[in-house]
Amino acid sequence: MYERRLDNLRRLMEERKLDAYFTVHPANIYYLSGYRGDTGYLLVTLKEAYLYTYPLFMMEAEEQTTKEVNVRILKDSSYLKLIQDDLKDSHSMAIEKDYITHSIYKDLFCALSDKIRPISNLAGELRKNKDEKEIEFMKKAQEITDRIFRHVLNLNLSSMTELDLAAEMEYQMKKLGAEGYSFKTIVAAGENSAIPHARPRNVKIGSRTNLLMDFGVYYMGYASDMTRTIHIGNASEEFKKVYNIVLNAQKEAENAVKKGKKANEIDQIARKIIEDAGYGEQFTHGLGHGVGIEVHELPRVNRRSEEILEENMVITIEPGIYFKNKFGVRIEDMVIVKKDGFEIITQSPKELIEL
Ligand SMILES: [Mn+2]
Repeated sequence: MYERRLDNLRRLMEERKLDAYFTVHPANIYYLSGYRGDTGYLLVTLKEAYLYTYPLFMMEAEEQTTKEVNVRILKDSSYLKLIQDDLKDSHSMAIEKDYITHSIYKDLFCALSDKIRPISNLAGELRKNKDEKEIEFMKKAQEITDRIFRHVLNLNLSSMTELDLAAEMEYQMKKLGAEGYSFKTIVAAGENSAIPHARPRNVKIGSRTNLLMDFGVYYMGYASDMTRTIHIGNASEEFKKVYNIVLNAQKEAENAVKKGKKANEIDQIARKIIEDAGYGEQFTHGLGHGVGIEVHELPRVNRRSEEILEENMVITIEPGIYFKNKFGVRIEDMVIVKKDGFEIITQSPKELIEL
C-alpha cells in the first residue's frame, strides 16, 4: 500500500521535474509512511525515503513506519545535516509552502538554498483518491458517528445545555472506539444554529427549538463529518419549508455526483434550488469539501472549484440556509464518487425529525 503511494508520488515528482520532496505536514507523513508520531520530517527522493524524528518518538517511528522508509532518529545530529547527506544525488527538493514554518524554511534555505522549490500540497493531490483501506476506515468512522446520532435522539435534550450535549457526544466517541473528535463538536440550538460554525453555549436547549449538530470522529487516522438538524417539539411551517428546501438541495446535489462531473456543477445544482426558493443570500458557504486524513482536504467543492470528480474521491455535500438571530438548517453527508454515480457513507436518516 505504501509502496504504491510512494510510487504515485514519485510519478508526480517526475512530471514536475522534482528530484526530492520534503514534508512536515502530519497528514502527508502519515499517508506516505504510516508514521503518526507528533513530530517528524519526511524526505522522499526518486529512489529512497527517509523519516527523521526525535528519540521521544522512536517507538512509534519503528512500529508504524513502512519498511520502504528509512527511519533516522535525531540523537546528536540535526535533521539538516542528515538531509544534506541524503540529498546528495538530488538537484532539487520540493517543500510545501503552506505547511513549512518560517524557522524550518530559514534552516533549509541556509543549508540547501539552490535546491529548494516551494510548491503547493503535493501529497494532498494523491490523497484525493482513496484506496480500499482508507474507505474502510472512513466507513467505520461514520458508523460510529451514526451510532452517536441515534444515541442523541434518545436523550432528554430539552433539559441539557448545548455544552452538556457536546460533552456527551464527545464522550461517546471514545466509548465507541474512535480516537476522538475530528473537529470541535458543533451543537447549536435556535439563534445559535444561524452561525454556520457555532460554538456550543452553556445555554439550555429548551423545548420548541431546532437543534443543529455537526460532528465527526477519527478512526485509524481518518475523519468522518456529518450534520443533522432536528427539531425539539413541533416545527413551525416556516421551519419545515426551509428544512425541505435544504433537504431537496442536498439530495439533488448528491444524486448528481459521478466520476467526470465538475465539482462546481454539483455546487450549482444545490445553489440553484436554494436560490429559486428565494434563499440564495442565506446559503453563505461552499457546498462541501474533500475529507480523509484531514476533515477538510482536497478536492474543493464550491462555486469556484475547477476540480473534476474522480473515482473514489470522498466529499461532503452540505448545503445550509441561515437566518441571523433566528435559526439555521444544514444537512451533511459524506459521499464516495463512483464510476457510474455515488455511494453515500452516512446512514443517519435525514427526513425532518421532530422529537
Ligand atoms: Mn463538513
